[in-house]
Amino acid sequence: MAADPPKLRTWIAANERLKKLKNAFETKYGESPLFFAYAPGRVNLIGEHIDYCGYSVLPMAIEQNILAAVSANSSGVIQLANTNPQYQDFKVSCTTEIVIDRGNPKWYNYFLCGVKGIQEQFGITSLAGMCCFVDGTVPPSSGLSSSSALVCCSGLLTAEANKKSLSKVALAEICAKCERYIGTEGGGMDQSISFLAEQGTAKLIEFQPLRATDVRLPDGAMFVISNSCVEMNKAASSHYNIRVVECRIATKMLAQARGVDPSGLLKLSQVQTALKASLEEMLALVDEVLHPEPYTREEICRFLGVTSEQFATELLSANTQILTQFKLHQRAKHVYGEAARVMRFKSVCDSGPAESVQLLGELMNRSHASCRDLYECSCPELDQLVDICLKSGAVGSRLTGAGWGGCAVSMVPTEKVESFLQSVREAYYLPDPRRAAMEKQSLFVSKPGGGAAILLAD
Ligand code: ADP
Ligand code: NG1
Repeated sequence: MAADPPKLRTWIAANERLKKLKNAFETKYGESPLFFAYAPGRVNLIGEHIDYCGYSVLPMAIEQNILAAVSANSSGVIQLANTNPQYQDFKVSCTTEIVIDRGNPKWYNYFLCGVKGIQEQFGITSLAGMCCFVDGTVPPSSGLSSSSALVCCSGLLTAEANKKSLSKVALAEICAKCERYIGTEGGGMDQSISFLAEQGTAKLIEFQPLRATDVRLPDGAMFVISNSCVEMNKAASSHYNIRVVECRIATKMLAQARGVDPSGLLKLSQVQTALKASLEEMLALVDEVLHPEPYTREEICRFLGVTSEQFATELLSANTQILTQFKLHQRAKHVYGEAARVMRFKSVCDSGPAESVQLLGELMNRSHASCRDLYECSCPELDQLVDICLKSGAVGSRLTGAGWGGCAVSMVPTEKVESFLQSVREAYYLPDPRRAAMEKQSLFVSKPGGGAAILLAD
């Protein structure tokens, strides 16, 4: 990480949140924290559900983050506390193997993912004991990556407590991998932007190798986040992994249909590479090879020449074993189409034509339609919210993150932001007392924020 981290005393003096967390830490543990670590959430501007297919995405970090105060010791115990009483205290020995209960999305399991990731990376047999106090401002289960912010914060602070140094890229890759211990087969976008973000710029995140390139957003428009107030916890449901699995199967079917050995392929981008085809050609191939009616297990096994057991062990995740039907045509169409929209978005930002804002808005709208109709990862409340955002003056609006609830991101001409906020408030939040109570933290303008960091004691 950064060779020259910001000094703690200066930060604490200037920051009420740090001051409060330091006090809470001292009251709880009877000592001062040695350092703080934080990792931001993110908003994805375009490129949904394609990171796990190998395609580039275009997020920016948000100001909301997970912050932790930490001290290290030789007790052989990791102790966790949280400023939110919903997340209970937790204590675990770190001299034996860290065990993560897959599919049990208790908050400390996300924390342990980060600890385990660092432990495995360095083969640490005797981890430092730690006292940690966590404070989060990313709305949970809302598509703004609160879980990854927590995993990244934990990975970062575990490395620091154990005096291990890693590049941001390495930290992002470790945290993307270890968050999968929770059971969600995520693609790596969230952890990458949490570490690689820089103030003032969105990033194009490319995978294999992981790379982040600045994307200059056009002047004249702002991005506004609005939460549908429908929570969707990925690890507690199978929606997300079902999509991952459908994309894996589509990969194998497309490869098989074109005479490419499907055995080593799991991502839709890999078939494209193997066929040396353009995204447009891949879209045509999907229409040619896959039918829109859902596939049964039997049909897939017959097509791929695999047994039902091989299908279950090689392609399905633990929480998708009971699936009987798979929509392959629609999912693959979304992925190749969305991958093309990301590249177009980036090139509009790079070339900056006069009508940039309009063009980017259209891409966002097409992205939402594809998520809703082909990928089926929206929900009625999100569709209603996106609709309200467009009627309130946004040039583009779409769900962001995994979906099935959570937030929309809208692109709004700067001069319309105030009237936009008022109109969305009146149409979506105020008519419903539950939403009205959440409005302050649910509707806000977001500018590209910086990445994860350690704040060291002077
Ligand atoms: P997201 O889209 O925000 O990543 P997930 O459903 O994947 O949503 O993860 C949300 C989970 O992350 C929460 O249920 C909780 O376990 C954990 N989490 C989020 N914010 C915090 C926090 N401030 N403190 C502790 N755990 C948190
Ligand atoms: P959320 O649920 O918004 O944090 C998830 C995945 C991403 C990506 C998006 C959809 C994890 C940790 N995150 O994000 O990798 O696939 O959905 O684009 O699984």
